[in-house]
Amino acid sequence: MSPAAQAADTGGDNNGYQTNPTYAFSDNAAFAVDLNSGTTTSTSCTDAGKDRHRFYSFGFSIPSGAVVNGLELQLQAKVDNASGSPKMCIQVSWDGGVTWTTIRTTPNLSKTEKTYFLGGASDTWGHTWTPAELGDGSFRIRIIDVSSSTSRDFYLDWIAARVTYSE
Ligand SMILES: [Ca+2]
Ligand SMILES: [Ca+2]
Ligand SMILES: [Ca+2]
Repeated sequence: MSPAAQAADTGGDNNGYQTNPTYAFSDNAAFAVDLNSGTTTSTSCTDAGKDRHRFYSFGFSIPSGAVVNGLELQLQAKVDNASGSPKMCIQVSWDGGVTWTTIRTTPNLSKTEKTYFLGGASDTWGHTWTPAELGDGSFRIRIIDVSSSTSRDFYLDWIAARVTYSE
């Protein structure tokens, strides 16, 4: 499923993907862009100088009583230059962004668009999900752009999420 809503989060330049953020809603080689990302040269996902952005409203409708077995995210992304160890750090939330899972990280990004998968059909990201927690009012994805260069530009074509459940 694809997101239908987004918002910049606090951190770094405080504007997340400031250029065309809704372009990350679909796989079409039109990119959401985070130009000159961040205000620090730390490569830590939790550094306060990193731009962050939330994507949500994935439209999941999981039957109540279902058991959520896994969550897989797909990111299609690139950077303007591979130097500076650019990567994306990802967290998900089940309560509207109050509480977040531990961080997952892509490999270093490259100048050409590549597809990255995080999680999987039997990977719950360390949380026991209720169906309601995957609803549009609760489920959030946060992307944190990290590099040792504050001139790095991050390009995100698509962020998608797939839930695996059993009834
Ligand atoms: Ca930005
Ligand atoms: Ca693509
Ligand atoms: Ca796109």
